[in-house]
Amino acid sequence: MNWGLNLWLLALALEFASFLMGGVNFLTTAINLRAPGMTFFRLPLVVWMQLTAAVIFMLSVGPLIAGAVMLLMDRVVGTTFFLPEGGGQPLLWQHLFWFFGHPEVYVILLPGLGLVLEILPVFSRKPIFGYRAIIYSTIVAGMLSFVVWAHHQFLSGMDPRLAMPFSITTILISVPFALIVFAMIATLWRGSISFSAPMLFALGTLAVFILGGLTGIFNGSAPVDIYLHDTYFIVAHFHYTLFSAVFFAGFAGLYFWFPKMFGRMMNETLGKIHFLLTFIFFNAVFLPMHVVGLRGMMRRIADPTQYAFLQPIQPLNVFITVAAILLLLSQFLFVINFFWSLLAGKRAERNPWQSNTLEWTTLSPPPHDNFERVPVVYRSPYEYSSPESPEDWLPQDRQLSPHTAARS
Ligand SMILES: [Cu+2]
Repeated sequence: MNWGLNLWLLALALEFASFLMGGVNFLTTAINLRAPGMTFFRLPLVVWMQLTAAVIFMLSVGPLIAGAVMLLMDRVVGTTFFLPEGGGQPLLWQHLFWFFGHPEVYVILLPGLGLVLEILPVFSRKPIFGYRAIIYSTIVAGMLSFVVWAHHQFLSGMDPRLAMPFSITTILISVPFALIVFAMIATLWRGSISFSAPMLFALGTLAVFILGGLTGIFNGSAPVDIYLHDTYFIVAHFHYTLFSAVFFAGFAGLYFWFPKMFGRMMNETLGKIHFLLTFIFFNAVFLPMHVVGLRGMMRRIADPTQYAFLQPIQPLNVFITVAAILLLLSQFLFVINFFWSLLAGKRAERNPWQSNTLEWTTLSPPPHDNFERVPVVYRSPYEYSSPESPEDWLPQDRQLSPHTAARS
């Protein structure tokens, strides 16, 4: 018996059970521990995104854990859930996996978009455009994410009549995301934009995610997907969506909250060079993958030169490999910047970016229990360039004098 795979399945089930507890923690914290005055419609959007992600995860992870346990039972105690000789269905595994797998994409994506939504208004000095529309779009996208999973299975041998409904729901799900992207662009529109390192990474997220979203529309439509399935076009697509959400947005968040977390500023110049190299080499790796994918380059083959029809694109494959190594090497700039700034960066004040949200009202780094006293919230988190404030920002916890407050 191959115990490696059994242990992997057990680890999978346990790992996702622990992620589930993490999600429950986020939910209960946001529901029970909000500051006085922090109504749900005054929450920063990153919290909304995190909450939606936690709910999506809670509702989708069950089938995956069940699938892992069923597969383990097939292997250890002799059940035949997935074995045709005992009346089982191999395809059932794919359904259980992708019923979780597609919502899981949004569990990764939404918090990343949330980080970007926090950063864009700060460096545009403008309120977020369409705060409530973004929240509703996120919830709609979350609900739709449960009825698109079979777009990963158009060639799996499932009933081909299912292709049409799953194509339609998949194309529908691009609508709420298009709305969120539109709100991001409208937030930037005529703002006074400063291109700091966090802002560059946030803008990079937006640019890269838009391209990933566009190819998603092609992939979601069954007739096109039958041609593209399991090619590098798909690899390109999911890196444009998830590399943007995890790496570009993740770096944006790290550059943005580093001063709050560690009490020191990161080096801006190094950060900008890091962004530039990451953006160039990311596109050098993944943009050509659309081309090699359309030329028929399959996933998971060890040596494309063994296939005559793939030989003409071999130089492009080599180019991709070199660019991927350079992409990795550029990340050392971040590692150097991180540790150098940790030890010798300029001391950060409470609110170096002149931001409105509550974390910037406390010390950098925050003391135990985070706040010196519990803050009281008076308004939404995105009141930039508000006429009520002499500065171009208006923190959530600032109480205006009764005279000005009466006008608001
Ligand atoms: Cu999917």
